[in-house]
Amino acid sequence: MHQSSSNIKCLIIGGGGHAKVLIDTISSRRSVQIIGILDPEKDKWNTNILGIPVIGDDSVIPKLVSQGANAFIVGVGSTGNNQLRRRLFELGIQYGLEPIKAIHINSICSEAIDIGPGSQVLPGSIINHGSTIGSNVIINTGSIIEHDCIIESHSHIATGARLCGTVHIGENTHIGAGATILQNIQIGSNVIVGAGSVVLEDIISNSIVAGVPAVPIK
Ligand code: JB2
Repeated sequence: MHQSSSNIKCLIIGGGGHAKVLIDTISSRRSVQIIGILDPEKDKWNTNILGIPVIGDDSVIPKLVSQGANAFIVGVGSTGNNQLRRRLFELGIQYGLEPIKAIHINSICSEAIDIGPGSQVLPGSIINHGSTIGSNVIINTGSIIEHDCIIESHSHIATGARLCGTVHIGENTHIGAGATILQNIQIGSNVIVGAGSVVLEDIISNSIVAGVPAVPIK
């Protein structure tokens, strides 16, 4: 694996499966040096993930900051639970670390889009003209964000999901793997859309929907 000599010295918060995709994504640009991974699972400490050392849990952040760490990204995917991702994002900010964006070199991003700090655009995903992505959002592998969509902070568009254009997604919302959201649909905050669902109607905040077509299940 390539290790950059960049002045951006980044910590990855969370060291599971998602973190591996994130390491590949960050390394594809070679502009950030990943100096370590933090994870509460003690059996991971002093091991390497794709060549990056797992240093300890989140309590070591202040020490790493004193040693030169200056950036971070949330490495937890947490399917269906964006509250943990949000908490870890706020933790990094609290310690004065800069949230980096991770945009895979093999994603396709229009030049006319905005992507907020800490957000992740993973391999094979597409973001088309006029879309706005908030902070700490995951656009996961192979997902499609058509033109003029808005995705608010801490939301996760899971692997292979599709937003068909002018879709609005609120904060902390999870769009499940392979789900399809038709054009002009508004989805609120703290919503979970089940994997493979097809959403034909607006969805209010704090609901869980699934199916084809998607209907409330809670
Ligand atoms: O408070 C925490 C914390 N809580 C859990 N701080 C830190 N630094 N790390 C934390 N973690 C760690 O996140 C766990 O100890 C674990 O090592 C990691 C989550 O790993 P896991 O492989 O279980 O899930 P994931 O979030 O990396 O990936 C899920 O979501 C992706 C989107 C999986 O379902 C993947 O298959 C999926 N692609």
